[in-house]
Formats: sequence, structure tokens, C-alpha cells
Amino acid sequence: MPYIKSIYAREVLDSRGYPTICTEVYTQCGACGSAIVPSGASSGIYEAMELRDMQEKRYFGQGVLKAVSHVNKLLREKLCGMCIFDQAGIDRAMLTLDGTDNKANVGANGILSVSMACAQAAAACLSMPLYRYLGGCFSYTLPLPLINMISGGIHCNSGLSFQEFMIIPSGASSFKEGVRIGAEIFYHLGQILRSQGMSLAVGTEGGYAPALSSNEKALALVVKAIAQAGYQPGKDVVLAIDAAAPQLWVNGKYHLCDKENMDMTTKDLTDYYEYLCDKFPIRFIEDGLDQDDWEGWCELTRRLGSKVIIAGDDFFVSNVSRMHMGAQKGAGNGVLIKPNQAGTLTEAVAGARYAQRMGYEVIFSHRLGDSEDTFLADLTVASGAGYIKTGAVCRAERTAKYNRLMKIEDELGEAGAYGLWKY
Ligand code: 2PG
Ligand code: MG
Repeated sequence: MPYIKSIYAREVLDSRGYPTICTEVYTQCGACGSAIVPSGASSGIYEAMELRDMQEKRYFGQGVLKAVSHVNKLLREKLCGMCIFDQAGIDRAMLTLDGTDNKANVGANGILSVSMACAQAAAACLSMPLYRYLGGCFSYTLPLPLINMISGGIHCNSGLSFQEFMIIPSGASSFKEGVRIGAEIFYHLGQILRSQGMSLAVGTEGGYAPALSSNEKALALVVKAIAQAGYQPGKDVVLAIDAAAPQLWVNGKYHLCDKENMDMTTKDLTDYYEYLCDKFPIRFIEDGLDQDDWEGWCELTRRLGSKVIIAGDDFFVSNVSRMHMGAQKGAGNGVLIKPNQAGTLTEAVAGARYAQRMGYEVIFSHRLGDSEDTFLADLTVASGAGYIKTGAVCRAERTAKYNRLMKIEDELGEAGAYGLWKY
């Protein structure tokens, strides 16, 4: 069995220009796997911990040299000699070495970089595409993309309180067609913004970031762009939002700057979602409420869950225990899986499997700080998850994932199946 011969990590830059980790894993059979880890901005408080140097003078404290050094010393020493196909064993060994619940000692960023690079190296050993290695012969489902159109929240300074306004090409017959529809709507949205004298600058995930005074205006613009591109809103294409509500939670209320600086209770905000879902074809709401607002989540799910995916990102943090609690209480019906919230590939996959078993919709997701790494695309296909969220059809770190999925769809040919829209 091929074993790990060497591991080498270095500091590189993510799409924001912040440092992140790139790790290479070499096997004795001559294969090499490499991975770059992403990093969030609106991170949940229950996520695995990213290790940053916190030396103010260097990269604003964002350097990752400590985490890099842990990979190059501690993890290399621990893992060299292990079988490259023993992914779960490799991940377990890193968890044991770290010894904390949130990977604070070694750092989730270093650990995940090794976890992903090992999977890449294992796939290379077998000369297999990554999705096939990870998912086996039944990896053939292409996800429905959640494509970012307008950015708000802390992802830019547009003034919008919700973080992401997205579309899902629910009526497309293939992934490629879904991407084309998304791109065409994006162009039309650009034309509409230009014609109204608004900025065409884009936010950190590639969505337009015009200065808009309300969430409703953003939703209306996207609906207009869908119609102008020749598609029927609510039929060919539906809307999705990430409210990123933990970012709105201030002193026990949800502060919505675009609602004339209104402070809302959980009930007010839930009523507002219901109103928006009646007015616009919204079929997906992510992090509609705060990560600790369990009762609110249950009520939101009761009220809208039969026709809208109520997805937890900061709420579930890809974590099986939180999903278990959610399933017992009836909170949410969708789960975002972000490998760096979990911290190892094994835990991310366990999260996705558990969510699927409990009947949740599963959405694999990028992070705000991302890179040219396309691991997420392969992992999504391997897991058979129905959805991927990977930003706008703009900016290379986002399109890299779309392009990778289009290549996978090509490779699969007739065997490929585009995820089915159920809502
Ligand atoms: C989110 C993500 C990605 P961040 O909230 O879903 O869009 O953002 O990486 O900042 O958590
Ligand atoms: Mg989110």
C-alpha cells in the first residue's frame, strides 16, 4: 500500500489577499496531492478554529506561519508512513494529536489542508479523478448551483443587510445549462444596473454590490434580470438568500440597516421572511436567524419549511451534534457543508451523510476567502449532494469551481444526472 512519504505546507494568498495554507502531500509511489484551504468572513462561533498568527505588523495579524509550521513539523512527523488510502485514520490521527474539541492547538486550517491534500494524493496514486476516488462508481450527480447575483452584509459595503441574493436555475436540464442561465441573468443584471446609473463593482464573492436601500430592491432587480434574460421567475429560476442573521444580531434584536435601521424581534423577522416569500419566488433562506435562536428556527421551519429550504450555515456549522439537535427539535430542513467548519474531510463527509440520513437538503459551500482550489466541486459530486454554493459566475476563484463541474459533467456524459429541484 502506498504510504505518505512527505508533507510540505506553505503560506499563500486567498482571494481576498489574506494568507492561507497550501499543503502538498507526497507518497512513496511518486504521487503528489495539493490543496489550499478557504477561510470565512461571516464565520459561526461554533466552527473549528482557524489558527492565525495575530502578529499585528505582519499581514494585519492574519499570517498563518504558526499553522504552517505545525503541518511541517507535528503533522508530518505523525503521518509519514501512514497508508495514503486510510483517510479516516489519517484524520483521526490529526484529531488525537490536536486533542481539543475545536482544533485550536494545531489549527483547523493546517489540519484540513493536510486532509484534503491526502485525498488528492490518494486519487493521484490511482490515476483517478478526485470525485471518483472520494465517491466511488456512483458519483454521478451534478448539483444545482446557488449563484450569487448581489452581495450585501459584511461581504461588501452596499448597505444591504442580507449578505447574499442568489438564483437557482431550478428548471435547467443540465449543470452546464444552469451555469449558462445564471451567467445570462448576471449580464442582464449588469445592464439594468448600468442603465440605472448604479455601480458595476462586485463584492468579495463576485456578486454585484450596488448601493441599494433595501433588500426588496435587490430582490426586485434580480427578478427583473431573470425576466429580461427570457426566463420565468419562480418556474425556470427561483431566488435564494443568505441573510447571515448572526451578523444582524445586536443586543438581543436583529438590526436591519436597510429597514430604516429597524430592530426586529425573531417574530418580526420571521413575518418579514414570510412577506418576502409571498412577494418574490424565494425558495431558499440560509441563516435566517441567529445560531442560538433555536426556538425561532423551529418556528421559521414550521411556517415556511414546506415550500422553502431553511438552511443552516453558522447554525449547523457542518456539525453532526448540532444537526442531531436540529433534527430532534425540527429546526431547519437544509444544511450547508463547509469542510473548514468541520476541519477534516472525514468530519465534513460525516456531516453531509448525517444530514442526508435525517432528510435535510445538503448544500456544499465555498467560503468568502477562497482560491483556485476546486476540491469542493469534486466533493459535491462525490457526495451526491443536490446543491453547491460557490459564488457568482465572476472572479476566477468562483468560476474555477463552475468550470471544474462542467468538466466533470462532460466526463460523465450520459451517466451524469443534474440534481432535481423539489420545492
Ligand atoms: C456564507 C459564506 C459563503 P463566509 O456565509 O455562507 O458565502 O460566507 O465564508 O463569510 O462565511
Ligand atoms: Mg452563510
